[in-house]
Amino acid sequence: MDIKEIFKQLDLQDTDINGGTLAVFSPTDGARIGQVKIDSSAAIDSKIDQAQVAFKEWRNVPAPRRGELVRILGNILRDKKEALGSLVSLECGKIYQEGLGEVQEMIDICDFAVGQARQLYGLTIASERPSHKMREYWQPMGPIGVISAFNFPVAVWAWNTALAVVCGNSVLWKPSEKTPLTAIACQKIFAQAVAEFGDDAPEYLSQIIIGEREAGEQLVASTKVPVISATGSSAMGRLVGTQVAKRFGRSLLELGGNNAIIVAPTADLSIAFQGILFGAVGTCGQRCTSTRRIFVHADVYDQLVPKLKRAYAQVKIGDPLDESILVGPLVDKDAFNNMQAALVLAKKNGGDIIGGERVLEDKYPAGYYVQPAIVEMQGDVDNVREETFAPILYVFKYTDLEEAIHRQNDVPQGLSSAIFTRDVLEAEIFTSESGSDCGIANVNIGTSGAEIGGAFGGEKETGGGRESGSDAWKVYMRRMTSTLNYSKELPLAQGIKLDLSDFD
Ligand code: UN1
Repeated sequence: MDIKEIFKQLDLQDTDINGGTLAVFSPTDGARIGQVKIDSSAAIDSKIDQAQVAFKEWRNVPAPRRGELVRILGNILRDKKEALGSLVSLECGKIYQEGLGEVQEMIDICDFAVGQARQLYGLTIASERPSHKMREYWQPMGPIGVISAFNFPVAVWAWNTALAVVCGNSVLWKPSEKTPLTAIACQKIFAQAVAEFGDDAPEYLSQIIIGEREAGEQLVASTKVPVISATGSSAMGRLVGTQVAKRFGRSLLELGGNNAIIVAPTADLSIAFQGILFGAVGTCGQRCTSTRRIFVHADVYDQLVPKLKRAYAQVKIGDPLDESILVGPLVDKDAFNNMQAALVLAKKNGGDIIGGERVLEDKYPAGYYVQPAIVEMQGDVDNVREETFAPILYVFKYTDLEEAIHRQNDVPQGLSSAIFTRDVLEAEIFTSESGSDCGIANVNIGTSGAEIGGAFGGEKETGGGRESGSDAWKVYMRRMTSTLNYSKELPLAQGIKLDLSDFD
């Protein structure tokens, strides 16, 4: 599908994507594909006010009816999957199959949220007092702020919005300044869903805020936005988390990862190889769940690592929209420079590097394609503690599982982790209280590509937030505990007796 056809299918008019001051470049060749308008500070203020008005209407619509809007949204996404997947690929540089996969995550979370709309369950709790009942209600929160990163330019919005909307909230979305076109396309799709849904969906139920860092800061600082869900680097999350905490808001942080795979002596090396390759070079190493470190047992090291090195030399790198390609470009020159700086440091620390160099420079002078890098860490060298958003895989050898788990955990981040083993005891240790300390701990699958049905997120500098599946919906609601007395007495809790006879 060419760019004109993509824009046509997504109803993106010239006035939607041009005429502004924020230039948008495709990582594929560095060409400018848009020049979008930025929201002024005053415009952001009024969008926040409009989100509050929309919330006050939407919260009164019954939750299963709210689910109907998300059902329609999911169906439109099904129709537009190829066009939106192509635009994702073009705007952020991930390969087309991964662009489609990202839109599929949007569809999946819509399906999940439709069901959730009928399951906003609270508890009934036994009261200690006679003729009393205790109940828990889950109530909508208000406008939900969503800040997303370039690498999952549409799915993260959908994870948050599908749930936030069925929970009775409005949404304000600040996408990455690198990927506003896909956000504008999603806004159009949402508007189409609202139009099909009917009059009981208020205007301004979901809005986008286009801008750079200051736009995000304004959203984060607003006391009118009770929840901020932010995806990005740990440095960004530290600022967002402290700002939101200062105003007693609630934040959901999904930040950096430094994900590792342990390959045990009994591992099925064929699937371990595939899991590592997809996790490490997929999305050109630009997923928060990308595999960044592997710990390979000494018994299988010489079977696995040379095979990985050979594969690294052979992976097809190039235009992400060409279906034979496995690795697309890095997002931009800064990403390339960060990768090179990390490799210089790895070398200084005794790493043995294969790959890492820029490729296809003649064909794409303004596109940053790289050969994915494998860095074998020799002997007892330092663990790698930083997340570099690029395809660099650090390889360590281990002999003792406890030590490997310790080293895997011994980093500031705690998002995703995996072990490949056919030893049931090892698998159970890895997922026990003394195993992985990450939000995601997989057995015989890799670190990336999580399904939407589970709660997604991680510990430590990953921020502690959980989004998408399981009971992540609760973050978009406030819990209300209500005790009801159906007797004619007023017994106090904790058995307290007050003599109020003086007041007779
Ligand atoms: C991200 O990179 O921010 O588990 C999200 C995965 C995807 C989501 C990644 N489902 O790799």
